[in-house]
Amino acid sequence: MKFPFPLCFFIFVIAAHTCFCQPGRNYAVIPHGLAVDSVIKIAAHVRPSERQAAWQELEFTVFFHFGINTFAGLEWGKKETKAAIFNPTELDARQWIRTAKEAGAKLVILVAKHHDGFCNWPSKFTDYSVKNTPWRSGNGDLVKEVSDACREFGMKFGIYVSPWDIHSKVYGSDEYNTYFKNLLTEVLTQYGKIDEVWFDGACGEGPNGKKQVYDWTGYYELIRKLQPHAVIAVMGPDVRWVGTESGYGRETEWSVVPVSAASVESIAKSSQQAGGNGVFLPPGNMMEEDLGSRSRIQDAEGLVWYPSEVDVSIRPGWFYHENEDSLVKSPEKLADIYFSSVGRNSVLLLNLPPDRRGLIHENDIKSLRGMRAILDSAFGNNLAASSVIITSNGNPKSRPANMTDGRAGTYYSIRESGHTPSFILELKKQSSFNCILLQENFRNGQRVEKFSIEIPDGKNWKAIASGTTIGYKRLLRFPTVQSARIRINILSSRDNPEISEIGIFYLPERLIQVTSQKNNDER
Ligand code: FUL
Ligand code: CA
Repeated sequence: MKFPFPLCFFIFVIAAHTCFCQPGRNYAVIPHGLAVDSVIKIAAHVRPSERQAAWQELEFTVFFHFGINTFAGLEWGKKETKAAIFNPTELDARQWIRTAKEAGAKLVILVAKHHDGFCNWPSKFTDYSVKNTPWRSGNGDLVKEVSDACREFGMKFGIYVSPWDIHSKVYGSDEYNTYFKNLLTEVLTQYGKIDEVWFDGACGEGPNGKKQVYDWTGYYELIRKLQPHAVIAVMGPDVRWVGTESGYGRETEWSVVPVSAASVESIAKSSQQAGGNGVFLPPGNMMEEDLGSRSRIQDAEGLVWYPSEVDVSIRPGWFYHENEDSLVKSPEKLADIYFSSVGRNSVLLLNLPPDRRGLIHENDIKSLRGMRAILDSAFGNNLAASSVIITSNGNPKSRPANMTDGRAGTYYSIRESGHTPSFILELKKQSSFNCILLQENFRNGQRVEKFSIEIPDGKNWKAIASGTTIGYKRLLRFPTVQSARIRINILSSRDNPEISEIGIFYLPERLIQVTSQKNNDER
């Protein structure tokens, strides 16, 4: 919606007030004609909702694709596939969760129903489920077994329920939306707390030859009502798909992106209802390289906090196939994916498809253990932790040591004109290093647009690395250097940068040589 100028000023005051004064507001209305600098300032103060912030801090999450496809040897099921082929012989959900936990994941997402329509729990609303299989003599409930194991191991639990349904006879009609909401209600009410609901946007034709019109808003409202803490991901209002299944996020990843006025209106409307904050229909194309730069947001009608999730499978397929046992990603590749997803302001969602026994295969476990060992040793010795920090202009209320205390919640806030401070870190001694970690106090917004890293070079400083966005977390690798001093320059920021963590690490050379790819679908 566009507004004439005098009204526009008023609306700006209201929007700025709303945005700056109400913590947790994850959207902003941008009045038409507002000066670019004001738009940028508003963008700097759009913050994640509590559920989005808690999700971002998980960093690493795991997917389990398991179901009738595991036994049919398919990626997308066929409607004639009989339920009876589902028969894992040694299924142990505790092994799945133990594996995910040992790898460092904090949440798992179980595929409860994939596109084939087969329900991994004994639904009252269809016969196409575990109850008509030999597994546990038809008395099994996979959603229960996995959610129970999550509670036991202290792991968060999420579900994937595919709206597309190849099997349902009512798919393609209004009745299907009722059926789908009945299924959703079962999984959202029978298994305790759910922290993420993952929707894919795939949509086909039903037996009547009609494409299904999904009642997205109805699905979202149901989730908000039944599981208000859950983020709704991908085809949902809280988390967006990074745009590739390669495991590699963007070098420049903004969590604040432009949306239409209509989207902002629907968020504002639903925010006034109990438990309903932040429901909007995800904007169409969120796959471009540049989603949130100044030029992308300067004419925006609205802005939302809409962070990126990177999903990738440890194997070529999403479901287990025996002939892919030798194609499990190596520990180095998985570590490279971690650097290029978590280290690029995204949450990593790594798929581990259990095999026909109902176990995570030995080869997958071996790679995961290797990855964990690499990451533990990579981040085991933070050279910045014992450093002295000299700031270019400190705010006395906020301590520079907050940037090296290992806690993301404490930060250093710089009051400096132009918002372009520098920090010199004096290490205990001359050290080798090749990786830097930076984190912003993202709960207050994402601000840094450009930074550089330097070391002394005679009387001058020389740049050894540079980057654009930081956000929740940024990891930059560069050729090994030796120095006792490092200077970090924030070169451009949308408002006062608030830096919550700095880390300096020395990684084994083989981790530096892995060339991080950009967005491509190489697996
Ligand atoms: C896709 C689906 O079509 C795949 O089968 C898989 O579930 C993946 C995570 O999402 O869109
Ligand atoms: Ca800190």
